[in-house]
Amino acid sequence: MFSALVASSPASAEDGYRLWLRFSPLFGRSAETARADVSRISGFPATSETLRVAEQELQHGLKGLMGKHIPLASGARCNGSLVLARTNRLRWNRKVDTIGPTIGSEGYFITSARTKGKNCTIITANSDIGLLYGTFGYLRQLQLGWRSGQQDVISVPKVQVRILDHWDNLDGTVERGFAGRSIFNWHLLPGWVDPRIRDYARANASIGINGIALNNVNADAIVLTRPYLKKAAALADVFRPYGIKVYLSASFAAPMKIGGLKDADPLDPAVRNWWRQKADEIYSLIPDFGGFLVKANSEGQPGPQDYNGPVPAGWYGGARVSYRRTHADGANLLASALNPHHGIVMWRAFVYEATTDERAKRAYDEFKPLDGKFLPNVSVQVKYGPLDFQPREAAHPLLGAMPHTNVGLELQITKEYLGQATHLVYLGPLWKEVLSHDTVSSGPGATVARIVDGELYANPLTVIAGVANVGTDRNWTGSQFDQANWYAFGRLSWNNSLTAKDIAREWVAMTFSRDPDVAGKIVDMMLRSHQTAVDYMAPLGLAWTISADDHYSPAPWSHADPTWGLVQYDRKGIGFERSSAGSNAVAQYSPVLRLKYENPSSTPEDLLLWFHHIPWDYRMPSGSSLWEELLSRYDRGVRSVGALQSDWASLRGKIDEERFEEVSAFLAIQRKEAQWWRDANVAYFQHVSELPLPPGTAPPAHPLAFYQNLSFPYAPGVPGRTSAPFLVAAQQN
Ligand code: BDP
Repeated sequence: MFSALVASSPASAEDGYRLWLRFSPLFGRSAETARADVSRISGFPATSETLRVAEQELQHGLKGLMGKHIPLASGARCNGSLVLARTNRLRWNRKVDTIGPTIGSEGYFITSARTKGKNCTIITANSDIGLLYGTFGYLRQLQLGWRSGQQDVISVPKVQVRILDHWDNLDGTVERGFAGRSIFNWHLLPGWVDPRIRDYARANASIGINGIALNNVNADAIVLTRPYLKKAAALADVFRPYGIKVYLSASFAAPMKIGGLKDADPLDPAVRNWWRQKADEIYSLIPDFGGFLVKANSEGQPGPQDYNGPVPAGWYGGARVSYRRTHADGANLLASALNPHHGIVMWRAFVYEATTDERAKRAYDEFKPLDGKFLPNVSVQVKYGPLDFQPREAAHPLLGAMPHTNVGLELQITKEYLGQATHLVYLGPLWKEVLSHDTVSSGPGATVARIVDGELYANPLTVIAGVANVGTDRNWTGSQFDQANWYAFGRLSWNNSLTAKDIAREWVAMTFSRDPDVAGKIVDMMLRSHQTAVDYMAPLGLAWTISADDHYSPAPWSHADPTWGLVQYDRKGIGFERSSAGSNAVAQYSPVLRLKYENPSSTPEDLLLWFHHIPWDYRMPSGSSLWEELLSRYDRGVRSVGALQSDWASLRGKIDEERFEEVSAFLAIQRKEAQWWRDANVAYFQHVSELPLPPGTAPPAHPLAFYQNLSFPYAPGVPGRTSAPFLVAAQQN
C-alpha cells in the first residue's frame, strides 16, 4: 500500500519522484549515531492506522539510512531500543512528564533516557499524529546527519491549519498549474484511488501539512453533489491516517446551481437550511471534513454581495431594513452550517473590481469595516500583498488591520508570476520577508508571523495556506527545484522562525547531496534566486509587467489601461503613486508605515515604484538616475542567471546525471527567458520614456513590435473557466 514510492521508483530512477524522502545511506559518524540509537523499535503493536504508518515510515527510513531491517518490539520501556509511544505510556520518564503537557495535540518530543544501564531514544507525543510528526522529525535529523547523541527536540506547530490549496478543476486541468494535470482523478474516483495519493499524503505529513483543499477556488458547484462528495470521501480516507483533512472550495451559488433554489441570499431561511443540510450530508460521508474555502464576489464568482434588499422578518428585531449583504453575512452563513461539526470557513479577501479607483485598496475597503463581525470558525484569507502574488509586493494592508478577526495568510507556491516551472526561484526568502514584515499595527514587533500564528491577537483559529504546485509530472512540481518551495511552505507553516537558509540546507541535503561543498553551493544559488528573478522581471517594486493573457510572457504594455488602476508608466516617469498625492493607499497602513511609505526618500528601494510614480531622472541612492538604475537591475538579473548556470555547471559529476541534465536544461531556458524579459521591458520603457540607452547598455535584440506581437495561446495553467451548467437536485444519487 505505502509503496508506490518504494516499488514504482527503483533507486536508480533519479527523476525526483522520491522528493526529500530518499533516505540514502548514511556514512561515518552519522551512521554510527543512527546505529547507537536504534537496534529495534519498541512501542508496538500499533493501535491505529496512523501508528501503522509511523511504523512503516520508521522501518522504511531506517532501512535506507542504515541498510538494515530494524525489528519492532512491543512495550514502551527503555531497553536499548528506539521507543515510539504516547506520553501517557511513558510516565516513568520525568522529562516526558514535564514536557508532555506543553506540546499540544500535534507537537512531539524526542529525548533520550537511560534506565538500568540501558540507553534508549524516545519519540513521544500526546496523540498518534504527533507520533507520526515525531517520526518524520527524527528521520529528518538522521537524514541530515544532524542528530548527535543526546539532544532533546521539542517541536510544536505554530499555526493550526497548514493547508495546500489546489486550484485543480474537476476536468483534470489545473489553474496556474505547471506540473501536468491534477493528481486527483475525479472521473475514476471513488472506484480507483491512485496509489500516488498515498505518497502525496506522506510527503505532506513529513513537512507538517494537515489540510488539502481539493478543488479550484473558481469553484464548480458540482463538487458538492453527492457523487462528488463520495469521491472526496475516498481521498479523505487515504489522507486521514496522515493527519490530513480535506476541504472543498464551495461556490456561493451552490444552492441555486445544484439545489434548485431561486437564490443564494445568505439571509434567506431556505438558503440557510440548504447549507445546513449540505453540511450534515458532507459529514455523514467525511466525518472529519475540514471545511470550505470560498472565493466570493471576486473575478465573476457569485457571493453575498449579489443580494441587496429587505431582510427577512425576525432579523434586526423585526425592523424593516434593507441592505446589501456583506462578506461577513456570506462567511457566517457557511460557518454556522459547519459549526456543529467543528468545520471552518476560509473566506478569501482577494476581491477587486475593474471600476475601483485602485485595485490594491479594494480588499481593505471591503473587509476592514467588517472586523469583529465574523464567527470564530471563519478565517479571512489574505494574500501576502494587496495585488496578486507579484514578484514582490508591499505587505497586504489587512495584515494587522483586523485584530478582532482570524486573519489567515495565503502564499502562492506555484510560480504563476515567477517563471512558472522552469525558472529556478526559491521562495523561502520572499516568504520570510513577508512573515518578518513589521506591520507596527499595535506597536513595534507586530510582525505578519505573529499575526498569522495568532500570538499577537490571541486568535482562536489560525491558518496558513499555500497554493499548491503539484501535478502529475513525475517530479511532482514540474521541476526539481520547485519541490523546495513545497517543502519550504510546509516547514515554515509549522515553524515560522526557521530561516530560508535553514530550510534550503535541509532540502538540499535530503535531495541533492550531503556533501557540504556541493550543498553549500546549491543553497547559495537558491538564496540568490528570488532577487534574481525580481531583477529581470519587475525590479524596484514594479508590478504587472507580465502578460495579462498568459501570465507567462513579458508584456508591461498589456496592463497599461489606466481604468484598471494597476500601473502608471508614462513619459514623465514610472511607478504607481500610492501616497496621499496619488491613490492614498498608504493610508491603509499603520501610522508609522504610512509615514515611511509617504515619501520616496523613506520608502524601501525595493518598493519604490510600488508606492511612487518617480521621474525618470530621479537620483537614486546609488547616484544613478532612475532610468539608469532600472536598466542596471535588468542587466544584473540576466547576469545573475548566468552565474546560476555556471555554479550549477561546476557540480557536474557530483549530482546524478538525470537531475543534473534536467536542471541544466531548465537553467538554459531561464537564461534565454531572462534576456527576453530584460529586452522586452527595456524596449517598452524606452518607448515610454523616450530616453536614449546610456553608453554601455546593450540595445534589445529586437524592436518593441517584435515583443508585442508574440503570443502564447497554449501557455500552461491559463484558466478556461468553463463554468458548470445549472444542475438540479436530480443529479444527486
Ligand atoms: C490570480 C490568478 C487566477 C486566480 C486568482 C485567485 O491569476 O487564476 O483565480 O488569482 O486567487 O492570481 O482567485
